[in-house]
Amino acid sequence: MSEQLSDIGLVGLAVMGQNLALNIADHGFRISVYNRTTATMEKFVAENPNTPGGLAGHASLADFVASLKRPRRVIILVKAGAGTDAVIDQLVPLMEQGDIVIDGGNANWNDTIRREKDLKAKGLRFIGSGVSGGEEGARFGPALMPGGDPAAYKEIEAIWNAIAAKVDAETGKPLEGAAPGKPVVGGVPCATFIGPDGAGHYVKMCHNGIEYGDMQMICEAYWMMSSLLGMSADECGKVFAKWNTGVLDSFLIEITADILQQKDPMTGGSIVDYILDTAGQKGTGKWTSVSALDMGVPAATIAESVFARYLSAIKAERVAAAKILTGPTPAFTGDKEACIQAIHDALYCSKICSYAQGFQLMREAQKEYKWKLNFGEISMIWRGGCIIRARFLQKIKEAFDRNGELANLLLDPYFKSEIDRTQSNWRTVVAEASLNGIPVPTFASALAYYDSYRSLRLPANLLQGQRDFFGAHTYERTDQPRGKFYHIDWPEPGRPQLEM
Ligand code: 2AM
Repeated sequence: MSEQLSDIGLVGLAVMGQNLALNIADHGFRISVYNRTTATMEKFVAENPNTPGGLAGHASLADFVASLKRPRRVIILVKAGAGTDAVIDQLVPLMEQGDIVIDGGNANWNDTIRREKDLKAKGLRFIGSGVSGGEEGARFGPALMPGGDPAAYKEIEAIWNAIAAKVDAETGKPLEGAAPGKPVVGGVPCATFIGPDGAGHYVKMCHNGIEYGDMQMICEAYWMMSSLLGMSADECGKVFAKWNTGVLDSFLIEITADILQQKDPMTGGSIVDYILDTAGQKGTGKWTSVSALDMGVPAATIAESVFARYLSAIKAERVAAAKILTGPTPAFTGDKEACIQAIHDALYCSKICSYAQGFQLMREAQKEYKWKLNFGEISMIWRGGCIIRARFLQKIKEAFDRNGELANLLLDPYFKSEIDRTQSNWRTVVAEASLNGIPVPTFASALAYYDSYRSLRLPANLLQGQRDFFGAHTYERTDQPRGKFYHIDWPEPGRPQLEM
């Protein structure tokens, strides 16, 4: 066969798959592509005849596999779950010992752990790689979080480094300006090997959980400006655009400014005023929260952001309840500019807490799953390409550079001083929101997290008393060493207290 062999192959040509394939080809790698529905593949290849590396379309999976250099490297980018398993099942008989399957979908890390084990037993190598940055990221530079067999990653590292987003080595700022056929040159790639089996997909999931938190917090800032200060969407958008030049500088703040200032093509009003207030989700925020609950990690703010979506989704119930349940009518009398600054600070402090929780979760997961995660590198690769990319991530990276064993971001001197500087505004916003009946679930949850985390004592003494009372669950004592457990024979409920 005289056909030129490809460097890598990709199965699944929905938008993410097409964009990732074009990104790979733009970097001079020849890529074979396959899609279950052949017409999609044919159209894609016909529309992109002149990529630097070249696209080779195949209608049969066997031809596709045969078109690859050894060890064969196949990226799967199909519907996560059953779709991925179906493709793996079809690929396995066509591949040889040492070949590499790479799942670039939003897989649950437990599936990735299972698939890696199954494929290893068959002599194949598996990489579960988080790919973040949506369609645009896939096309011009995503953040890549590969996990699995480290030796297998070496075989794709050059491609992963080439296609990843790049940031400036000094400032950590994303290098932008990539165009079809013209990738960004230089910079530090937002790709690093995360750890064995499901580590990459786990970290990608935590990225998404943090993203849920960021999005909800931004919504609460908007809602305070809108509900308490009576600001129009357009006005709020301008405030976000200004915030994007300071410590909150990030992709999500930038797009928020744009969204809020976008006109509705149908009415000419602000489009957000016409978008129905019910949030959807695909589940990664829920997975993050479930994992936190399973491992006993207080990632309350991230979980709160998932619940906030659920609450928004029961719109019909809310409409009915709004007619029955009462609360204060928002009324504002103070200094508007000062209030806007306070909302900014509430968002900033809440964000620090939410990231602290996300990193605590990853710390716990590495114990549970016997990974060794490098939090400095994780924050480094999140500086570009992904949805949570932000100036802030550079500060997190610096925090882990200062102390790789940092137990909680809140304890880093920089973040501590930032919270010291701004927390009084945060408290004011949560208090004002509460007094005015405006829901700010993540701002309030983050503040409760902060105040709980810094509390020498919490009322769990009473809680243990309750548990010992009804269930003889025992308690430890403040005046005795840890690990010694006590129980007293409590009186019957309502009876006089025990005589001493
Ligand atoms: P399709 O174009 O044939 O539907 C997103 O759904 C992508 O995943 C599409 O490329 C889709 O192929 C592919 N896909 C979904 N389920 C699949 C399956 N069970 N087997 C193969 N490809 C699948």
